[in-house]
Amino acid sequence: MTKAQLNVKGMSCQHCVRAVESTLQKVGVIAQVDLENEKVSVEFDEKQINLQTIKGLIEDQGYDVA
Ligand SMILES: [Cu+2]
Repeated sequence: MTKAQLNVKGMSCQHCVRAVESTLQKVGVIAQVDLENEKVSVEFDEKQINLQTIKGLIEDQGYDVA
């Protein structure tokens, strides 16, 4: 498993946390949102998905990935 931490702007409440975490869980990514620090920690299998795709999925939810 590969671990990464992304800076994500625009998450403001538990709804955002759930939106991001559940979207990523659906594609097999373990995600944990740190709302206070605007970070998302992800753990994923590089054979299944890459970081660029993960960033795109978060952006599709309406948040900005730095
Ligand atoms: Cu929200």
